[in-house]
Amino acid sequence: MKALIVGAAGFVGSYLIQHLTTTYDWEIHATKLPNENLSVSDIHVHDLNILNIDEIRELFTKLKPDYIFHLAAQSSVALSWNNPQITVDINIKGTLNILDTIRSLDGYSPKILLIGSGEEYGYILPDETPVNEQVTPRPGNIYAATKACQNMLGNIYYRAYGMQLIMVRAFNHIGPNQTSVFVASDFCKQVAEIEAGKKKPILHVGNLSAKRDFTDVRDVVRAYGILIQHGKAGETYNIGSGHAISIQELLNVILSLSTAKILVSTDPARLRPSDIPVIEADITKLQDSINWHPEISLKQTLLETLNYWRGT
Ligand code: A2R
Repeated sequence: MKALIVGAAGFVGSYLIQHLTTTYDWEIHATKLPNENLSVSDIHVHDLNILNIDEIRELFTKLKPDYIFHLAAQSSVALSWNNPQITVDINIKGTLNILDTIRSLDGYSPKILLIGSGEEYGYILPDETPVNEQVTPRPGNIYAATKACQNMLGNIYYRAYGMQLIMVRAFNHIGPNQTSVFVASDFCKQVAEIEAGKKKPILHVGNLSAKRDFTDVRDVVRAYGILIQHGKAGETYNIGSGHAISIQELLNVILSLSTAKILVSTDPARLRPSDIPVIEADITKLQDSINWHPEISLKQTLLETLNYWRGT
């Protein structure tokens, strides 16, 4: 089998490469942007900007991979408020470029995993929590809207052309090496800087009452590997822990992993124009389909993330 990871130089891509190369006997190809670094032995690396349809056509015609993991995205909610245009371009138009190129290649029918987000559900009603795949998404931010649109495009290309598209909605995934634009990584980075004396002992936070569903990235990519083989085309699967915790609770765990004396202060710049109160996954469908459950505890992933920042 030949697998292609599109957008592999990001946070999830490094873990997916590691997982696929150590678990499956597949020929692995990965794409990165020309300005990104991705040097991994035993895989084939290609430059690809998904906004360039000619580049996509050339690569896909040459490789014709059996499995495609589409990770390339503008993946930050925070950045999507600041730069909605680029978020829409990459996440919607980029996905469309990939789907339509594959559609146009005669006799070619790969299995494609489209990576969406738990953020797509958005304004979840109290009786819809934990949220399952049947709930109508009501996105509350621009990133979420682009991922909901990607899911719709996946469904349309599946129904109209019979393409083998499997959609996932990954809830918050965390772990070492994640950029500090995301909350768990941000808090761990700040704690590590305080411990090292690089920063005053004040940890800056945003909205601590929001509840989110966190899973270690290694558990998430394990689900991706199984879903691309055994997921059903045209279906959407939630991937999460099934339990939401408040950002305050997340912070408490991180603070408990340090002996430093740390004050917590609210930073208005970290508050979002609109924040969804609770996003919690119902993972029944995933568990019934592929018998997956998370194996790495929240404390373990946070400790490893903190140690990552302690070592940088
Ligand atoms: O934005 P950059 O320079 O970090 O590059 C990202 C890359 N990317 C692109 N690749 C090809 N063509 C483009 N026009 C383009 N724009 C951005 O996709 C980055 O290397 C990769 C996505 O990685 P991250 O931003 O680190 O996302 P992560 O955490 O790996 O999430 C993977 C997927 C995304 O679809 C998320 O929305 C979803 O999981 O949660």
